[in-house]
Amino acid sequence: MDTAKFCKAEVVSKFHDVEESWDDEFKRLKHFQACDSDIIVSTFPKCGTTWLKALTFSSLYRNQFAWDENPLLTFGPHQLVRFLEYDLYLYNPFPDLQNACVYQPRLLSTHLPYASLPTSIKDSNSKIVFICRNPLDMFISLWSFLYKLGDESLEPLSLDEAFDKFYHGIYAYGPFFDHVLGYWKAIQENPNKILFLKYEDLKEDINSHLKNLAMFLGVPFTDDEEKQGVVEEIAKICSFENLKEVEVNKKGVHISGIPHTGFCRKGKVGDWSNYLTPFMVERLEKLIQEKMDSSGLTFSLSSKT
Ligand code: PAP
Repeated sequence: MDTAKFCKAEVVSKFHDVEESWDDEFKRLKHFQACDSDIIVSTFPKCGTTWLKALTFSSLYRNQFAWDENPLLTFGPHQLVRFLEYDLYLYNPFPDLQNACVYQPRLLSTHLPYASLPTSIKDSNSKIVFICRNPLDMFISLWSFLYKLGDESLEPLSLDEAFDKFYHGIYAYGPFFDHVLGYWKAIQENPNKILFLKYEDLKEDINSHLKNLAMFLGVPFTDDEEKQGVVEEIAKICSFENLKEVEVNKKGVHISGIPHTGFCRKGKVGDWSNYLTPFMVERLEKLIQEKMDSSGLTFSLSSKT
C-alpha cells in the first residue's frame, strides 16, 4: 500500500461557499473525460456515500492489496475515493487524476444529479453505482451534519428552518426527489450502466448486495472466495461499527476541513422518529407519495430487522 501516493493525492481544498462557486465548478467538471472502465460512486449527500465508497473500494480492488493491508484500515473512505467536484475539480480544471486513483480501474465519486453529470460519463461505458436512502433519515443525517459544522458566528439552523428548506428542495445539490428520480429514470433506460441501491436494503442484507455489487463491477466473488468468507470479511471491514473505530475516522480531517467523525454518526434506519414531529412526518409522507407517484420507487422508513 503506497501511503505517499494517497498523501500526494490530497489536493489543498476547503469547505467553500457553494452558491458562489457552483456554476464555475460545473463548468470545470466538463473537462473530465471518463474512460470506459471508470466506476463512479454517485449519491445524494447523507444517503450512504461513505459506506458505498468503502464497499466498492474493497470489492473492486480486493486482489490488489494484502488482506491485512486494506487501505481502509489506514485511510478514510473519502480519501480513497475522491469526489470529482469537491476534491478534484474545485480549483483546478485539469487535476492529477492519475495520482487521485492509485488503483485501476479508476474509482471516483460525485453528488451531482444525473442531468448534470459530465457527458463523457453518460456517453462512455463507465459504470455508476448509486445509493439512495429514505428521505426522513437522510434529512436528519444532513441536519445533524450541518448543525455540527455550523459557523460559530452564525445561529445554527433550527430543525424547523432546515425542514422548510428541505421540504422546498432548497439544497446545494438540488431537490432530493429530483436527484433520486433522475438516476431512477436513467437506470430504466440503461440498466447495465447503473446499479441502484438503497441504504435500508443494504442494512437488511449486506452480503447479497455485496455479491451483486461485485458482479456489477465485473469482479464477481469466486466460489472459493465465498467459501473462505471473503464477502463477510468485506462487509465487516466496511461496517459502521468497524469504520467508526478506525483511527483515521476518529481523529482525521477531510480535505474539506470536515472532521471524519462527521461521516459516522449513528448509521441506523428509522432514527428520524427521534427528531421529526408528527406534523413533519405527515408532510414528508405526503411529499413522498406525490413525488414518487407512478415511478415505482419506494422507501422503507423503518428497520425490517
Ligand atoms: P456524505 O454524503 O456526506 O459522504 P454519507 O456517508 O452519505 O455522507 O452519510 C452519512 C450517513 O451514513 C450517516 O448516517 P446517520 O447520520 O443517520 O448516522 C452515517 O452514520 C452513515 N454511515 C457512515 N458509514 C456507514 C457504514 N459503514 N454503514 C452504515 N452507515 C454508515
